[in-house]
Amino acid sequence: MKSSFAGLAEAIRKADSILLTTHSGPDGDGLGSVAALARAMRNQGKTTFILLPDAPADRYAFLDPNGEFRVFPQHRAEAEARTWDLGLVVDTHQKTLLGGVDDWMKDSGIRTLYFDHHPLSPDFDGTEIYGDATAVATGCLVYKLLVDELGWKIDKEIAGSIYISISYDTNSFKYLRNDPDALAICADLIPYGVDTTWVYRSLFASNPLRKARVLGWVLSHMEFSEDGRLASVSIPHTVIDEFKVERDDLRDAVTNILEISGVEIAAVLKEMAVGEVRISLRSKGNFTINQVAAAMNGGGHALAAGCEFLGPLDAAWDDLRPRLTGVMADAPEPSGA
Ligand SMILES: [Mn+2]
Repeated sequence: MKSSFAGLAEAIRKADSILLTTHSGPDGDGLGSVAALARAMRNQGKTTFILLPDAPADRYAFLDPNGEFRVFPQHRAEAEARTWDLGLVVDTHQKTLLGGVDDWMKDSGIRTLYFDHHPLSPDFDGTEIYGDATAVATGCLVYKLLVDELGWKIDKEIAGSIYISISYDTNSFKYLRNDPDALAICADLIPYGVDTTWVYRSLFASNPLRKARVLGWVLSHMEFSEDGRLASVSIPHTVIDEFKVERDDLRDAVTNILEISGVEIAAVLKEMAVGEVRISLRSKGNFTINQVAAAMNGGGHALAAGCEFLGPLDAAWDDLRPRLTGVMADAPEPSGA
């Protein structure tokens, strides 16, 4: 992963038309980063097109006031109506999270660059990847690219989108990893007119009622290892159906479980469709868990990762549980409580 963004900046400067995308189940960091980059590029007279692997959840509608988010493959013909000088994938480089958008870009002969803050995956077969795995959000990298490397002017909308990225990936500034960068960047952005209260309300205080209801189910069905350090919940498809749950509704459940005293690792297994289990893993900090996700063909950060399991819910847990207990057995006992 290239930590100097000079090559990325050069490619963007030279391109007149740029396609942007982020991971499936797009989140505040990916969408905020894409929105900020697209706006900054358009301010420079470039043509942009945002093509996502799937539709964002309703809570992100506020990030797209002009209806520029397009979905692949539904809007593929629209993208194919012209040629593109460059494709830019942000906030992921994991093929399984791109829903074929990356393949389509490559097949269309579009030079594709990646810009990410996830640790480099061993399966990644490209070379043009820029980023920094120590950054708390891709939004921090976008700021550095636009301001430090490209020297472009920030405006209120760009500032707002980057602030949304950072606010989202730090869970409203809870996960700063002792790094002052994110706060320093936000301190710079707010004077452009970012309404931080509105961002908080939009991202974290606009939950659909069904999200709270299904969280009630989740918290009543947790299971714990004997020592209480591993907490998990398996959500069958019948429950997903009953509560009319959408993927985004269950995103925070794993954090609610992790925040229980004594829990070191939390796992949420969601049977989104019969035989299709999405697994979210979080660690409080004493153990890394992304190697477990990677071993199950997923990936992510050291303390926040995920993967997919094809098969019954019970089989997913039987596969996952020994891997997690193994992680806790291998690592030295945490000091202090
Ligand atoms: Mn991110």
